[in-house]
Amino acid sequence: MVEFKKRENGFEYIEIVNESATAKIALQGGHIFYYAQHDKEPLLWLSDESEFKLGKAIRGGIPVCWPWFGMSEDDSLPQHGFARTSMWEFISSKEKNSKTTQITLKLTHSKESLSLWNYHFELLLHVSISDSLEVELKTINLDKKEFKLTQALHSYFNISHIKNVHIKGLHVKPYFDALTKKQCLQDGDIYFTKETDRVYQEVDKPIILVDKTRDITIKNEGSDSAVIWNPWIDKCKRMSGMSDDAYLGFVCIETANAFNDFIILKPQEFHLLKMILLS
Ligand code: TA6
Repeated sequence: MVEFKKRENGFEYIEIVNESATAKIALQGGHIFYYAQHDKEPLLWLSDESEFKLGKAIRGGIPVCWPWFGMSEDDSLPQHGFARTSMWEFISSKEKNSKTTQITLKLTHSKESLSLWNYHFELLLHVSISDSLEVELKTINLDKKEFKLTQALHSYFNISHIKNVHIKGLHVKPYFDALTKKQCLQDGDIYFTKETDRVYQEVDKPIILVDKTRDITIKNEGSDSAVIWNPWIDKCKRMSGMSDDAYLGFVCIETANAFNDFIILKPQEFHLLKMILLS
Protein backbone atom coordinates (compact mmCIF):
# COMPACT_ATOMS: atom_id res chain seq x y z
CA MET A 1 0.00 0.00 0.00
CA VAL A 2 1.36 3.47 -0.91
CA GLU A 3 -0.59 6.45 0.44
CA PHE A 4 -0.09 10.21 0.16
CA LYS A 5 -0.70 11.77 3.55
CA LYS A 6 -0.53 15.14 5.28
CA ARG A 7 0.22 16.00 8.89
CA GLU A 8 -2.18 18.42 10.63
CA ASN A 9 0.00 21.36 9.49
CA GLY A 10 -0.22 20.20 5.85
CA PHE A 11 3.27 18.69 5.74
CA GLU A 12 3.15 16.09 2.95
CA TYR A 13 4.59 12.59 3.10
CA ILE A 14 4.21 9.16 1.56
CA GLU A 15 3.37 6.16 3.74
CA ILE A 16 4.41 2.72 2.45
CA VAL A 17 3.15 -0.49 4.08
CA ASN A 18 3.93 -3.98 2.76
CA GLU A 19 4.33 -7.44 4.29
CA SER A 20 7.88 -6.59 5.38
CA ALA A 21 7.75 -3.11 6.84
CA THR A 22 6.29 0.38 7.14
CA ALA A 23 8.14 3.47 5.90
CA LYS A 24 7.39 7.19 5.65
CA ILE A 25 9.08 9.59 3.24
CA ALA A 26 8.55 13.37 3.28
CA LEU A 27 8.40 15.15 -0.09
CA GLN A 28 10.44 17.90 1.52
CA GLY A 29 14.02 16.72 1.35
CA GLY A 30 13.19 13.27 -0.05
CA HIS A 31 13.47 12.58 3.66
CA ILE A 32 12.89 9.04 4.91
CA PHE A 33 11.82 9.70 8.50
CA TYR A 34 10.40 6.31 9.50
CA TYR A 35 11.25 2.71 8.73
CA ALA A 36 10.32 -0.30 10.85
CA GLN A 37 9.91 -3.97 10.07
CA HIS A 38 6.60 -5.21 11.49
CA ASP A 39 6.80 -6.10 15.24
CA LYS A 40 10.32 -4.58 15.46
CA GLU A 41 11.51 -1.27 16.92
CA PRO A 42 11.89 1.52 14.30
CA LEU A 43 15.35 1.34 12.73
CA LEU A 44 15.61 5.13 12.42
CA TRP A 45 15.51 7.62 15.29
CA LEU A 46 13.07 10.53 14.97
CA SER A 47 13.14 13.41 17.43
CA ASP A 48 9.90 13.97 19.30
CA GLU A 49 10.72 17.69 18.93
CA SER A 50 11.01 17.60 15.14
CA GLU A 51 8.77 20.37 13.81
CA PHE A 52 7.87 19.03 10.31
CA LYS A 53 7.93 22.65 9.15
CA LEU A 54 8.55 23.69 5.54
CA GLY A 55 12.08 24.99 5.11
CA LYS A 56 13.38 23.21 8.21
CA ALA A 57 15.03 19.79 7.98
CA ILE A 58 13.26 17.02 9.90
CA ARG A 59 15.39 16.08 12.92
CA GLY A 60 16.05 12.36 12.53
CA GLY A 61 15.51 9.72 9.86
CA ILE A 62 17.84 10.09 6.85
CA PRO A 63 18.48 13.74 5.89
CA VAL A 64 19.98 14.04 2.39
CA CYS A 65 23.04 16.28 2.72
CA TRP A 66 23.67 17.49 -0.85
CA PRO A 67 25.41 19.07 -2.85
CA TRP A 68 27.83 19.66 0.02
CA PHE A 69 28.49 17.98 3.35
CA GLY A 70 29.05 20.28 6.33
CA MET A 71 29.68 23.96 5.68
CA SER A 72 30.11 25.17 2.08
CA GLU A 73 33.21 27.21 1.16
CA ASP A 74 30.76 30.11 1.25
CA ASP A 75 29.68 29.97 4.89
CA SER A 76 26.59 32.10 4.20
CA LEU A 77 25.08 28.97 2.58
CA PRO A 78 23.07 26.40 4.62
CA GLN A 79 25.01 23.63 6.38
CA HIS A 80 24.67 20.28 4.59
CA GLY A 81 23.35 21.88 1.39
CA PHE A 82 19.80 22.65 0.23
CA ALA A 83 18.42 19.25 -0.88
CA ARG A 84 17.02 18.41 2.57
CA THR A 85 14.88 21.56 2.71
CA SER A 86 13.74 21.55 -0.94
CA MET A 87 10.44 20.13 -2.22
CA TRP A 88 11.10 16.96 -4.23
CA GLU A 89 8.80 15.56 -6.92
CA PHE A 90 7.20 12.14 -6.57
CA ILE A 91 8.09 10.15 -9.69
CA SER A 92 6.89 6.58 -9.15
CA SER A 93 6.01 3.77 -6.80
CA LYS A 94 6.19 0.08 -7.68
CA GLU A 95 5.07 -2.83 -5.54
CA LYS A 96 7.67 -5.29 -6.81
CA ASN A 97 6.04 -8.04 -4.76
CA SER A 98 4.09 -8.30 -1.50
CA LYS A 99 7.30 -7.76 0.49
CA THR A 100 9.08 -5.06 -1.55
CA THR A 101 8.04 -1.54 -2.58
CA GLN A 102 10.19 0.82 -4.65
CA ILE A 103 9.74 4.60 -4.55
CA THR A 104 11.46 7.21 -6.74
CA LEU A 105 11.62 10.94 -5.99
CA LYS A 106 13.39 13.66 -7.98
CA LEU A 107 14.96 17.07 -7.34
CA THR A 108 16.21 19.21 -10.16
CA HIS A 109 17.73 22.70 -10.47
CA SER A 110 15.44 25.70 -9.95
CA LYS A 111 15.75 29.46 -9.74
CA GLU A 112 16.24 29.05 -5.99
CA SER A 113 18.85 26.30 -6.27
CA LEU A 114 20.76 28.15 -9.01
CA SER A 115 21.00 31.18 -6.69
CA LEU A 116 22.71 28.93 -4.10
CA TRP A 117 24.70 26.65 -6.41
CA ASN A 118 24.98 27.66 -10.04
CA TYR A 119 24.76 24.25 -11.69
CA HIS A 120 22.05 22.36 -13.61
CA PHE A 121 21.48 18.90 -12.17
CA GLU A 122 19.08 16.05 -11.65
CA LEU A 123 19.01 14.23 -8.32
CA LEU A 124 17.12 10.94 -8.08
CA LEU A 125 16.33 9.11 -4.85
CA HIS A 126 15.49 5.43 -5.25
CA VAL A 127 14.18 3.78 -2.06
CA SER A 128 13.45 0.07 -1.74
CA ILE A 129 11.41 -0.90 1.32
CA SER A 130 11.51 -4.59 2.30
CA ASP A 131 13.06 -6.48 5.22
CA SER A 132 16.01 -4.20 4.45
CA LEU A 133 16.03 -0.50 3.55
CA GLU A 134 17.95 0.39 0.40
CA VAL A 135 18.58 4.03 -0.48
CA GLU A 136 20.29 5.13 -3.68
CA LEU A 137 21.07 8.77 -4.48
CA LYS A 138 21.89 9.39 -8.16
CA THR A 139 23.43 12.75 -9.12
CA ILE A 140 23.45 13.65 -12.83
CA ASN A 141 25.40 16.67 -14.10
CA LEU A 142 23.10 18.42 -16.59
CA ASP A 143 25.36 21.45 -16.79
CA LYS A 144 27.89 22.47 -19.42
CA LYS A 145 30.65 22.67 -16.79
CA GLU A 146 31.91 20.11 -14.30
CA PHE A 147 31.04 20.36 -10.62
CA LYS A 148 32.44 19.13 -7.30
CA LEU A 149 30.07 17.20 -5.05
CA THR A 150 30.24 16.19 -1.41
CA GLN A 151 27.21 14.49 0.18
CA ALA A 152 25.94 12.22 2.93
CA LEU A 153 22.94 10.08 3.80
CA HIS A 154 22.90 11.44 7.36
CA SER A 155 21.18 8.46 9.03
CA TYR A 156 20.04 8.69 12.66
CA PHE A 157 19.83 5.18 14.14
CA ASN A 158 17.46 4.30 16.96
CA ILE A 159 19.32 2.66 19.89
CA SER A 160 18.35 1.22 23.28
CA HIS A 161 20.81 3.52 25.15
CA ILE A 162 24.10 5.18 24.16
CA LYS A 163 25.92 3.18 26.82
CA ASN A 164 24.73 -0.11 25.28
CA VAL A 165 26.16 0.40 21.79
CA HIS A 166 29.46 0.20 19.96
CA ILE A 167 30.45 0.35 16.29
CA LYS A 168 32.51 -2.30 14.47
CA GLY A 169 34.13 -2.17 11.01
CA LEU A 170 36.29 0.95 11.24
CA HIS A 171 39.33 -0.51 13.06
CA VAL A 172 42.62 1.09 11.80
CA LYS A 173 40.72 3.50 9.54
CA PRO A 174 41.99 7.10 9.45
CA TYR A 175 39.57 9.76 10.61
CA PHE A 176 39.39 13.53 11.02
CA ASP A 177 38.20 14.50 14.48
CA ALA A 178 35.99 17.56 13.94
CA LEU A 179 36.31 18.49 17.62
CA THR A 180 40.10 18.42 17.99
CA LYS A 181 40.71 19.16 14.27
CA LYS A 182 43.26 16.31 14.35
CA GLN A 183 43.89 13.41 11.95
CA CYS A 184 43.67 10.14 13.95
CA LEU A 185 43.64 6.37 13.45
CA GLN A 186 40.80 4.25 14.82
CA ASP A 187 41.93 1.62 17.29
CA GLY A 188 39.34 -1.12 17.71
CA ASP A 189 35.60 -0.58 18.06
CA ILE A 190 33.98 2.82 18.72
CA TYR A 191 32.31 3.43 22.09
CA PHE A 192 30.57 6.64 23.16
CA THR A 193 31.65 8.43 26.34
CA LYS A 194 31.72 12.04 25.06
CA GLU A 195 30.75 14.21 22.06
CA THR A 196 31.88 12.32 18.97
CA ASP A 197 32.09 13.90 15.49
CA ARG A 198 34.42 12.09 13.10
CA VAL A 199 34.83 11.69 9.35
CA TYR A 200 36.37 8.29 8.54
CA GLN A 201 38.15 7.65 5.24
CA GLU A 202 39.15 4.46 3.36
CA VAL A 203 35.86 2.86 4.43
CA ASP A 204 35.75 -0.40 2.46
CA LYS A 205 33.49 -2.78 4.35
CA PRO A 206 30.14 -2.83 6.14
CA ILE A 207 29.81 -0.85 9.38
CA ILE A 208 27.98 -2.61 12.21
CA LEU A 209 26.13 -0.83 15.00
CA VAL A 210 26.00 -3.35 17.84
CA ASP A 211 23.21 -2.75 20.36
CA LYS A 212 22.02 -4.84 23.30
CA THR A 213 18.83 -5.71 21.46
CA ARG A 214 20.00 -5.93 17.81
CA ASP A 215 22.78 -5.30 15.31
CA ILE A 216 22.30 -2.88 12.42
CA THR A 217 24.52 -3.44 9.37
CA ILE A 218 25.24 -0.53 7.03
CA LYS A 219 26.56 -1.54 3.59
CA ASN A 220 27.82 1.31 1.38
CA GLU A 221 28.52 1.64 -2.33
CA GLY A 222 29.97 4.66 -4.13
CA SER A 223 31.33 5.93 -0.83
CA ASP A 224 34.78 5.73 0.78
CA SER A 225 33.95 7.89 3.81
CA ALA A 226 31.59 7.67 6.77
CA VAL A 227 30.63 10.12 9.51
CA ILE A 228 30.09 9.03 13.11
CA TRP A 229 28.27 11.53 15.31
CA ASN A 230 26.73 11.80 18.71
CA PRO A 231 26.37 15.29 20.26
CA TRP A 232 26.56 14.07 23.89
CA ILE A 233 25.29 16.27 26.72
CA ASP A 234 26.38 19.86 26.06
CA LYS A 235 26.02 19.98 22.25
CA CYS A 236 22.67 18.17 22.50
CA LYS A 237 21.36 21.07 24.60
CA ARG A 238 22.42 23.49 21.81
CA MET A 239 20.92 21.48 18.95
CA SER A 240 17.59 22.53 17.39
CA GLY A 241 14.76 20.00 17.36
CA MET A 242 16.25 17.84 20.10
CA SER A 243 15.34 17.36 23.76
CA ASP A 244 18.24 17.65 26.22
CA ASP A 245 18.42 13.86 26.66
CA ALA A 246 18.05 13.00 22.95
CA TYR A 247 21.75 12.01 22.74
CA LEU A 248 20.95 8.91 24.77
CA GLY A 249 18.72 7.46 22.06
CA PHE A 250 20.56 7.76 18.74
CA VAL A 251 23.83 7.44 16.88
CA CYS A 252 24.46 8.92 13.43
CA ILE A 253 26.38 6.69 11.01
CA GLU A 254 26.47 8.55 7.70
CA THR A 255 27.20 7.03 4.30
CA ALA A 256 29.15 9.84 2.68
CA ASN A 257 31.40 11.33 0.05
CA ALA A 258 32.92 13.80 2.49
CA PHE A 259 36.16 15.84 2.65
CA ASN A 260 38.78 14.28 0.40
CA ASP A 261 36.27 11.63 -0.73
CA PHE A 262 34.67 14.31 -2.96
CA ILE A 263 33.26 13.57 -6.42
CA ILE A 264 33.93 15.55 -9.61
CA LEU A 265 31.24 15.10 -12.26
CA LYS A 266 31.82 16.23 -15.82
CA PRO A 267 28.81 17.22 -17.97
CA GLN A 268 26.41 14.26 -18.45
CA GLU A 269 28.32 12.12 -15.93
CA PHE A 270 26.52 10.66 -12.91
CA HIS A 271 27.39 9.25 -9.49
CA LEU A 272 25.54 6.66 -7.39
CA LEU A 273 25.72 6.78 -3.59
CA LYS A 274 24.06 3.67 -2.15
CA MET A 275 23.31 2.44 1.36
CA ILE A 276 21.72 -0.86 2.40
CA LEU A 277 20.46 -1.16 6.00
CA LEU A 278 19.97 -4.63 7.44
CA SER A 279 18.89 -5.58 10.94
O1 TA6 B 1 27.28 14.94 10.57
C1 TA6 B 1 27.64 15.51 11.80
C2 TA6 B 1 27.25 16.98 11.80
O2 TA6 B 1 27.97 17.69 10.83
C3 TA6 B 1 27.44 17.52 13.21
O3 TA6 B 1 28.60 18.34 13.30
C4 TA6 B 1 26.14 18.28 13.50
O4 TA6 B 1 26.21 19.60 13.01
C5 TA6 B 1 25.16 17.40 12.72
O5 TA6 B 1 25.84 17.13 11.49
C6 TA6 B 1 23.78 17.97 12.56
O6 TA6 B 1 23.80 19.05 11.71
P1 TA6 B 1 22.37 19.81 11.39
O7 TA6 B 1 22.71 20.83 10.35
O8 TA6 B 1 21.42 18.75 10.91
O9 TA6 B 1 21.93 20.37 12.72
